[in-house]
Amino acid sequence: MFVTRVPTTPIAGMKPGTSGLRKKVAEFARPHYVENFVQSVFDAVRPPTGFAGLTLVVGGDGRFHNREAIQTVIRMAAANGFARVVVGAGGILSTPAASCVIRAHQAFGGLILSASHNPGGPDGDFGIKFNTANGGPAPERVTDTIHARTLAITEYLTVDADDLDLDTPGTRTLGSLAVEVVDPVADYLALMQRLFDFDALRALFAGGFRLRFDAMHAVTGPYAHAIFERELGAPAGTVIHGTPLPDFGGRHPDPNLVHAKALYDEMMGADAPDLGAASDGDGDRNLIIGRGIFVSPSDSLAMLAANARCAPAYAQGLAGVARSMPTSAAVDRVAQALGIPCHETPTGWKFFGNLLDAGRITLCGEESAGTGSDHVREKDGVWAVLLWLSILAKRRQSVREIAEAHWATYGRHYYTRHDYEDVEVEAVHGLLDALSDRLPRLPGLTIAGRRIVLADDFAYTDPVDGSVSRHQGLRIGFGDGSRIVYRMSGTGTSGATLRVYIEQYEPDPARHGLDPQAALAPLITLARDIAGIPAWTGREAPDVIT
Ligand code: VG1
Ligand code: CO
Repeated sequence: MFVTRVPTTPIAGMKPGTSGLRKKVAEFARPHYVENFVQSVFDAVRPPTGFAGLTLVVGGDGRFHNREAIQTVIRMAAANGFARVVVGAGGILSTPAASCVIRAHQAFGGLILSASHNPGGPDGDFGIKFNTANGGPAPERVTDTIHARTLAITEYLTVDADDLDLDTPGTRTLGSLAVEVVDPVADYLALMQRLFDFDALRALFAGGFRLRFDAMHAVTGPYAHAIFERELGAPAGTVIHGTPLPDFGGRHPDPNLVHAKALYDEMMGADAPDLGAASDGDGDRNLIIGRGIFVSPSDSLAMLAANARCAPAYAQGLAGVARSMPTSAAVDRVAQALGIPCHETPTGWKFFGNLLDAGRITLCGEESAGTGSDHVREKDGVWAVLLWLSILAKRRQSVREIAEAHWATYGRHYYTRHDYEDVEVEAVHGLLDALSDRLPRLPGLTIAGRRIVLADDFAYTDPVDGSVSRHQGLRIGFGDGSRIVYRMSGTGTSGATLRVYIEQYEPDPARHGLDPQAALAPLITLARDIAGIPAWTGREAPDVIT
């Protein structure tokens, strides 16, 4: 089989963001687009001895353009000298499953084709992300090298070959490349069986416990059907929207209170199940709702950390925990009580990798509905549901009882995130630059009765490798422990999204039952006024509140 060297020229804008390269499908469908990026990845990470003998894992969330892109990646992997490609049947691998497969098959790395929580379909988004041998997203120095390579590329390597059958498990060959089509669920299921007590969870369901899991027509359908219904015996119908569709059935696969509203309404209804959960496009996020109570992702992280011993994998306790900077400090209080370290990292899972690899943390999470542990190097939606189920099985209490007891012990961190989507890029930059200029003068001032004690542009020094990441969000902290954070999203594909994160600590149990928007109302107004959001963006209200 002959390797073809195809001449190409750099395409601007291929800078990986918070989680890989994300663009409109139309952009990815341009000639040479996928090829340029994939070749740039290979060039950036090629070992001195080449890819001989090495394995690449490939899979995606099943969205529009997934299959075409995977065939392209496989041809290029063959041309670039890989020995083996492991691909999920049907081109399917959830992001946590891809991480698991990379680790289980001792792969060199993997390419995950997904735009995660972004909408799909011909007019939606697509994305490509490279994960390294630890199963985790490439760190910044690697994504920077990839980006530099995209600006200098002159050719890519491919082979002239027909599309392979990727639907039937088994091994086929492409020249000297072995292409192993694997069941996308098998390795992941085996890992979950090692982490959790499946017998205890089976007994929970046998006792009449009711779960509703909304897979949002995204990638978790096959995993959820296999694990919750077939393995754990939850009745058929427990998993809804369980067939992955290229356009997610026209819905937005972001498991929040806006896009999973039907699930939320069911959980607030008279005949609500015991636990409601949902996951996103690529299966790494989780939404947790108890009967009559939404558990914010920041709270969920704290409650999982406080109760992790309920699952066999964490029965020995946690080495430490970590959260992204905008995530509420609820988990910090748990860490303090447990006497374990708590790290504060920039937004994005790639920053947890070193801490997990070094064994410094066991559990970590983000306010954006991401929770995970050292079992893989991605956040993991189905895993989070299994850990919640383990806790519910062990404690024999409802989600509400567990949440209220948690707040009574640690106090409650009221929390909300307000997103202003698709704003002019210049407007968001203008707002953040202007605020950033004022930060040094803010500490000591009292605004609307609150004294500012901290105002900075968050920078992170990785304690393992010493790398420094600057400009990770503007923070304003007040004397009473409340906090406002502003940052620009790094996963959007049109205009700019301004995220405003608002948090306030409430120690008094008599005040733990409030609606977060009401409890935070004065701080929300303050956040708007300090940054001049309407003036800069022309928006009076956020597009999405979570
Ligand atoms: C968002 C979230 C961040 C998450 C990232 C990827 O990034 O805020 O916490 O890690 O999405 O999640 P940003 O830059 O838009 O705020 V996923 O599920 O889209 O891979
Ligand atoms: Co995701």
